[in-house]
Amino acid sequence: MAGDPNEKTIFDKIVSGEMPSHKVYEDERVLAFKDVNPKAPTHILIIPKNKDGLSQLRLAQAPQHVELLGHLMCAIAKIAHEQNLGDYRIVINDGPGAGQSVYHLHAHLLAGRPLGWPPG
Ligand code: D5M
Repeated sequence: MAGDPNEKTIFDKIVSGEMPSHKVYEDERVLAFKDVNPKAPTHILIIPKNKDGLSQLRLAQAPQHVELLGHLMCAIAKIAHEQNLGDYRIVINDGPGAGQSVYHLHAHLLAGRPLGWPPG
């Protein structure tokens, strides 16, 4: 765990409009925007607009999180289809040892180049 799960992050500011972002998809529950430090030709971050205590995936232990994460995954499939991404990878870093730097749950959507396995 890293810090207070309800602490505001830069992603809350993107949701509220206080911080700019290059938005690629939005619905009532999730927002998707381009990563500022792309690791692939397509690198999109998908976040819940209201993180509801989900600063990181390991805290997804309540019934409402099941619905939220299902919605988020289906939004990813929709974005990938709309943007004609072909093959792609979803990454969720959970905790500092996995490379998480922003403590507002987010999935990375990566595409546009061969994606080696296993990831680093
Ligand atoms: O991923 C956090 C990601 O968030 C990292 O790839 C950079 C990206 N980032 C940070 N600030 C911004 C803004 N303002 N817009 C877009 N993308 C941003 P993690 O898995 O936590 O390391």
